[in-house]
This record gives sequence, structure tokens and C-alpha cells, in this order.
Amino acid sequence: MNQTGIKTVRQYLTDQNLQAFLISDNADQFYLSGFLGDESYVVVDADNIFIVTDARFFEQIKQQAPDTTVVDIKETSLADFLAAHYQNIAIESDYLLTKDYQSIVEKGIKTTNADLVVKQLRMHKTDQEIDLISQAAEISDKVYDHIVQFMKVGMTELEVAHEIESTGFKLGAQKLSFDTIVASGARSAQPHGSATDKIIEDGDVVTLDFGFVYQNYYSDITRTVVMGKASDEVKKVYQAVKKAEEWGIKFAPLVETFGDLDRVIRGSIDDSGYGKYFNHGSGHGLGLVCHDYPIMRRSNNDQLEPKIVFTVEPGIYLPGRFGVRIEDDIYKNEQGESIRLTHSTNELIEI
Ligand SMILES: [Mn+2]
Repeated sequence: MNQTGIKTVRQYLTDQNLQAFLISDNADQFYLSGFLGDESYVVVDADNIFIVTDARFFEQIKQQAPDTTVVDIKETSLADFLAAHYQNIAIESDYLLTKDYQSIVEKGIKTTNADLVVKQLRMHKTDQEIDLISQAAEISDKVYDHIVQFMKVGMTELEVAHEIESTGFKLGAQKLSFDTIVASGARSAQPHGSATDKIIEDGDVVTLDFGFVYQNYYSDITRTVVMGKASDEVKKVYQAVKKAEEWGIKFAPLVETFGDLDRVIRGSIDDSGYGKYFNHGSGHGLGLVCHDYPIMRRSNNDQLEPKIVFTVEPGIYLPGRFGVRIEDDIYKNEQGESIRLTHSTNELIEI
């Protein structure tokens, strides 16, 4: 049970004159209650924390969230349960199923979108959370060390991806952060090209983007390597991405908002002349979810406060040719220094 989190949610309810908060995002549910499940709902009101769920989770809840009250979904639907107790509630619109939302509205319950209330709480990490992300990141670093020794021309992307994954599991990872990306040759110009049976050839630029979860906390790293000798153009693009990434890390303690840091990173790529080939956000929050709040884009106004863990990941993608991305996991500490949680070299490696 996260007493501070629950207290903040209850304060929000009081301030907004709402009777309950329906938490549907699994990460938010775990953060507040300790319950790690799915297909369930957590309802926080002024006095109680309910978990609306089915019998699969009853025993688990006794262990993980003993201070909560279980509501058996077989006895009452979510909408009936809510209608019996509340006239107005906060919801998380980005995680509430449309069918459940419709049932709630049909019962005459008024809803208020509160998508960011728990996410903005969750983005501020405790020392213990930072330590867990750091351990997840250490697994990813060790895997990168190994994979640059392992991968050879003639292997398929999938062979490399499977080696990344099995190495991470041997090092104690709980699960993958996401499907491992190994994108070689022209495929490296696809920012999220999951591994295929394509054979890795001499001269290929290869993007490796992967991450491992440790005790429910995620890491995320990207490196781009070259098979054989890098051409002058590949070197030029690589240096432009590397510089933008380093500027992102360097300026993180000096800017006010995540939008400002996005502008710094994007500005660096623009200065290199490749601005129109950088077509995604320059980073994202990291914690109980891999692509967590906040997404670092120009329009984001969240203050870049100490102990928010996030990624910095600029890229340049030349369609049909090649792409380069470099990504590290960082935060700003209370002394105003940028701290890296991933430590792999960002120098260009020719294999
Ligand atoms: Mn990422």
C-alpha cells in the first residue's frame, strides 16, 4: 500500500468534489495498492480501497494488497457496484474499456477524466525505485557488451534478438521490456523494426533496441552498430545523433520542462541538417511501464524535476537506406546533475 499515493488521490477527490477514483491502468493499480493483476479495477474513495476482480486473484490480493476490500465481479458488475455507491467519479479514459465506460454512463454516473493524476505521481521516483531501474539497466548494459562480441555477418536478425533475450534472462531479468528490435540494413530506417529472418550483411547499419524488467521496473537502451566499415555518410549521421543525445543528457539539469529538453535535442539534429529525418519524440518516462508518462515532445509542459527517470533517444532515419538511434536512461538528481543509469559506450562500434 502506497500511503502517500492514496493520500494524494483522496486529496484530489476532495478538491474536485468527486466521490471515487476508478483506476484502470495496471501500473497505476500496482503503484497505489500493491496489487499486480490484470482485467481488474481498483476503486479508491474517502474511506476504502476496493479491488473489483474475479476469483483468480483473491489469494494474490491477500498477499499483495491486504488492506483492500475485494469485490467479486461474479456477484456484481463494475457499473452496478459503482452505481450502488457513487454519483460522480474520476476515470482514466486512456485505460477504461469502452464497454465498461458505456455501462457506467448508462447508470447515470457522472465521470471526470483524470488521466494524469496517478501518472504524474508515478513519474517521481523514490531512491528504491531508481535503484531497481538501475539494476534493470545494468542487465541491458551487460547484454550489449555481450551482443557486440556475439553478432556476426550471416546471422539473422532473429538469431541476434534471441541471443539478446536469453542473455538477459540468464542475468536475472524478469521479462522483456518489449519485443526486441534488431533492424539491419535499410530496415534500420524503421524506428520500431522488430527482428525478422533477414540475414545481417556486410556494410549493414544495425539498430539494437531492447530492455529488461527487474522487479517490475523497466530499462530501455538503443545502440546502433555497423557490420564492417562505416561509410563517411554513416559516420556523419552517427555523430549527429551522438551529439544530440549527449546534449540531451547535458542539458537535462538546465532546462525547465520536458518540452524544453525536446527542443534542445531536436535543435541539435536540426543544426546537423537532418531535422526532417527525426520523426518521433526524443524520449519518454520510464518506470513501471516502458513508454511511460511523460512522452518528451515539444508540447509537453511537465517540469523536469529531480528524480524523474526518462530516456533520451534521438534518431535519424533515411528512408530506404539506413537509420541511427542512440538511447540512454537518465534522471536529474537533487544536486542538479544528470545521472545515467545505462552506461554502455555510445561510440560507434564497427563489427
Ligand atoms: Mn525508448
